[in-house]
Amino acid sequence: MSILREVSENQESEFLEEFAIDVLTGLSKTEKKLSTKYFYDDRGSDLFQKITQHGDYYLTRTEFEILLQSGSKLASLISHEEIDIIELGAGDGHKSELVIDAFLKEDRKVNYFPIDISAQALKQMQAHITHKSNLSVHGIVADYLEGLKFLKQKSKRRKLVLFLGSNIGNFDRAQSESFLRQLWKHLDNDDYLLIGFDLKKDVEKLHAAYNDSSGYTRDFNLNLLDRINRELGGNFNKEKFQHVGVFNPKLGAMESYLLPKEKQEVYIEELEHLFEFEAYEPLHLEYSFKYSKEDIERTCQHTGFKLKEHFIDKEELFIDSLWQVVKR
Ligand code: AVJ
Repeated sequence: MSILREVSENQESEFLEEFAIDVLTGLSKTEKKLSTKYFYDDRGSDLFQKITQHGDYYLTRTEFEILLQSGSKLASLISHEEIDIIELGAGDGHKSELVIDAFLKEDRKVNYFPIDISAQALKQMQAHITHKSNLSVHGIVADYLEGLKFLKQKSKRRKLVLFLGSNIGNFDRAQSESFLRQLWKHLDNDDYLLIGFDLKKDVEKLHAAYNDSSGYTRDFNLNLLDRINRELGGNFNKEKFQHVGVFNPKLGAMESYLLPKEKQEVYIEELEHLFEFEAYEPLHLEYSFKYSKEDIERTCQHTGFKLKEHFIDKEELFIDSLWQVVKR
C-alpha cells in the first residue's frame, strides 16, 4: 500500500491547538462536554478494538455477518468493471476486505482508498490487507471530506464510499444530514454510498453493549481524561470518575457520561485554567444515535440519495444501506 497524502508536522501542531481549544470550550460550558473526536489516540484505538471484539458489543460482528452474506448481491448491484472503493475511517480493515473481495471474486478491478485522520491507523491496516491481483491500495491521511475532495480531482471512475460501523451515530440528526449532504456534494451522479446504521432495539441490549462486562467501554471513556493529562498537562484523577452509559429515548440515542464522584478541581497547564466539578455533575462524552428503517429512509431522501437496498441481519439489529447519488 502506498500513502497518497500525508499530514505535515504543521498539521499536527494545529491538531493539538484545536484539541486545546475544544477542551477549553467544552469544559467551560454550563453543561460540560468533550468531543468524541479525541477518543482515538493509540490507546483509545486499542481499547475500541477490544470493545468491537467483546461479546456484549453486537454491532461489529453483526455488520460483519451482513457483509459476508450480502457481498455478492452488492457486487451485482454495482456492475462496473473497475471501481474506486473509498472508506471513511477504515479501522482494522476486516469488514472492508469482505466488500473488496466480493468485487474481486467477480473479476472486477478495485482501487481501494482508506481515508483516516490517523497515519498510525492506516499503517496498522496496511499490515492486514493482503496483496491481491486486481487490487490497488492507497491510504489517505486526511479528514473525511478533505480526503474525498482530493479524490474527486484524482479519479473519474465510479465510486463506492463505505461509511460503516455506525460511525454516523456520533452525529445528531441535524449534523448527520449536513454531513451526508456534504458527502453528496463531493460525489458524482450515480456514485454509491454503503452506510451502516445501528437499529433501535431493546434497551437492555443497548445497555449491555455500552457497559461491557470487561469494562473496556469505561476505560475507553476514561482514556480521554488520560489523554488530556498527557497532551495538555492536566491533572485529572480517573479514580474519581464514574462511567455511565444510558439510552435517551427522546433522542433515540445511547449517551455516555463521566460523573465526578466528589466535588473537585482539575488544573490543565496548557489552558492555564482551573476547572471546578461539582459531585455528580455530568460530563458528556458521546452520542450513539440509533435509527429505525423510516429514520434511514427519511435521511436518505433529505440528503439527495436514492435508496437501492437495505442489507439487514436476521435479528434486525443493524443495517448496511446502499444509496446512490442523484444529481440534476
Ligand atoms: C465507533 C461511534 C460506532 O458509538 O458504537 C463504542 C463508538 N462508543 N462503544 C459506537 C463506541 C462506545 C462506536 N462508534
